[in-house]
Amino acid sequence: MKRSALLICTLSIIFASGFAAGDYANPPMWEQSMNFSHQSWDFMEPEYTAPEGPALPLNPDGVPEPINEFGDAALIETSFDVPPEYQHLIAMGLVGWMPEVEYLVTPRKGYYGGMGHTHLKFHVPAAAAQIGCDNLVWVQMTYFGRMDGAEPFALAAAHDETMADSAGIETVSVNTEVLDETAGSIGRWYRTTGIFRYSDKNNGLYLKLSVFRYPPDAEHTMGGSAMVDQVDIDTKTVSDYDFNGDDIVDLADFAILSSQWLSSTAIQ
Ligand SMILES: [Ca+2]
Ligand SMILES: [Ca+2]
Ligand SMILES: [Ca+2]
Repeated sequence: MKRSALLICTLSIIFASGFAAGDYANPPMWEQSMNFSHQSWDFMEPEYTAPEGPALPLNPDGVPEPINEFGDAALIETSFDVPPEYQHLIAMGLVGWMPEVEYLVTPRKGYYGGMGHTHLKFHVPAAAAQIGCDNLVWVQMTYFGRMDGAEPFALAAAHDETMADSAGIETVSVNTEVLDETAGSIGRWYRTTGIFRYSDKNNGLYLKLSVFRYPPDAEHTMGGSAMVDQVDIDTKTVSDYDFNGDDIVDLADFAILSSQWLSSTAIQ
C-alpha cells in the first residue's frame, strides 16, 4: 500500500521555471513541488468593458501564465451586497466590473467591485486524493477595503460549489499587509495571503474571497468601496512520504524508507 502511493506521488512531479511578476508578491516558490499549479487573474483585458465585464467562467487572464495539469481554473461567480439605502448606486454603474476608474486615486486598473461588499468565487482543479498526500493551496488577493478597524476581508475554502462542505480543510495561515499606495479616508489597499491544507475530494477546491466596504454613515454619505484588483492562486501536493522534507518524493525518500524498514526488521 505504501509503495503504490509513493509511486503515484512521484509520477506527478512538475518542473517549471521560477517567476515573479506584479502583485504575485512573495510567492510560495512551489514550482519544483509535486503537482504544482499556478493561476493569476488581473481582470484587465481590452475587451473587458464596464459594466458587463468578461463572461463567466473566466479563466486566468493575468501573468504569470497559468500552469495546471488538472484542468482550467476559473472565476465562476461574482456578486456584491449593496445596503438598501444605496441600491440606486447599482443603476449608476458604481458596482461591478471596472476596467478603469480615474476618480479613485489609484494606479490600479481592472477590478471587480465598487460601492458594495464584493464577493468572488473561484474553482481551482488540483491533484486528486492520494493515500498519504494532501494538497496545499496558496491564495493571494490585492484589494481595496474598509479601514475602520473591522476585518476588511474573508477567505473561505470548500470542497463544493455551494461552499457548504469544508470538512477537513485546515487554515494554515492568513496574513494581511497594508499597501502604501493607499488613498482616501474610507478605505485602503491591502494584500491578503492565505494557505489552506486539504485532501482533495472533488477535483480541486472552491475559494470564496470577500471584501467589505466601509459602511455608510452621516459623515461618509457615499460610503467606501470594495474592489478586488488581482488574485493569484498556487497549489501543490504534500506527502507523508517526503521523509527528508525537500518537497519532492524521490529515491532519496525511498532510501530513508528502506533504511527505516531494515532497522525495524533488525530490532525484531
Ligand atoms: Ca489580463
Ligand atoms: Ca487589476
Ligand atoms: Ca523528499
